[in-house]
Amino acid sequence: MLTVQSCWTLADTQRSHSLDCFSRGPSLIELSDELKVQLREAAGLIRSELADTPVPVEYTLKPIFQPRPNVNRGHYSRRMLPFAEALAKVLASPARGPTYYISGLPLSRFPISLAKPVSLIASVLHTPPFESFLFIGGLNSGSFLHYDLTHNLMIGIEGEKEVHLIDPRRANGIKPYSAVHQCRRYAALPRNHDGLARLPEGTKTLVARVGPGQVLGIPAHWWHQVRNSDLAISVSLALHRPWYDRLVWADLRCYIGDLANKSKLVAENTIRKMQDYPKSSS
Ligand SMILES: O=C(O)CCC(=O)C(=O)O
Repeated sequence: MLTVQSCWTLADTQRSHSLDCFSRGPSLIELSDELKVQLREAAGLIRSELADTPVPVEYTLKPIFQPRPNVNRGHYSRRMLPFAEALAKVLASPARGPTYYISGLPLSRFPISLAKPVSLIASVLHTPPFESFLFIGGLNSGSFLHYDLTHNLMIGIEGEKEVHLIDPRRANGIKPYSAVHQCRRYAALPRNHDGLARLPEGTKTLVARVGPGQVLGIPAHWWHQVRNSDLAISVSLALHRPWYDRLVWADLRCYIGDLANKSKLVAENTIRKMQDYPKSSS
């Protein structure tokens, strides 16, 4: 395993469009002290700002959810809970019973003070339009090996996240589930006892530890999996690419088409839910 070295810096994103930087691979950037303070202060307000607001929270029997088409059809179990209650469950020791994870809460739907420093960071990094998602996880929670269609910036706010990254050009033996499946961007691999994917022998993995005030750039299509320390808070920015909308549309058409073959009602309900989805938070 190799640690991620910064192969691009804040100054690079100012010289060229930040999307260009991703072609050089992942990079870990340190924010200025001023931005760190703003992030910390805004994060400190989350508990009071969201206190009674119902938020979706995911829960799984294993700390790191592994989608398996034959078992869970790619779905996390998810319920709505008042934020304070959801956070208490995230923090509760999962010695027995499910692990809870506030995973991918769209910031645009839950306007909180955190959105301000996040926008500031995006402007400092010269990003294109983006969608921003909040993650709050407890000890050993995380996300199983997957890739995204967008370049991502993972902003560490509290605690530490360990992120394992694999270059898709050197990922022999790592295959996603079928293209028409809900799990289509997850690796079809078994898990180790720590919940992370059991990688084929010889897979070269980069490891990044993302702490408060650090930003990890994850290039589109790079495989990545995440494990959180005791309470880790982060915001991920999914950066739009010029052809992003077309790509996402093609991807969704494939998925919805498959759903419609099985059940017209489920396909219609999915489309209805998608119409609700925020277009952009930038
Ligand atoms: O923080 C996590 O658990 C997952 C984040 C992630 O995979 C992403 O931002 O693409």
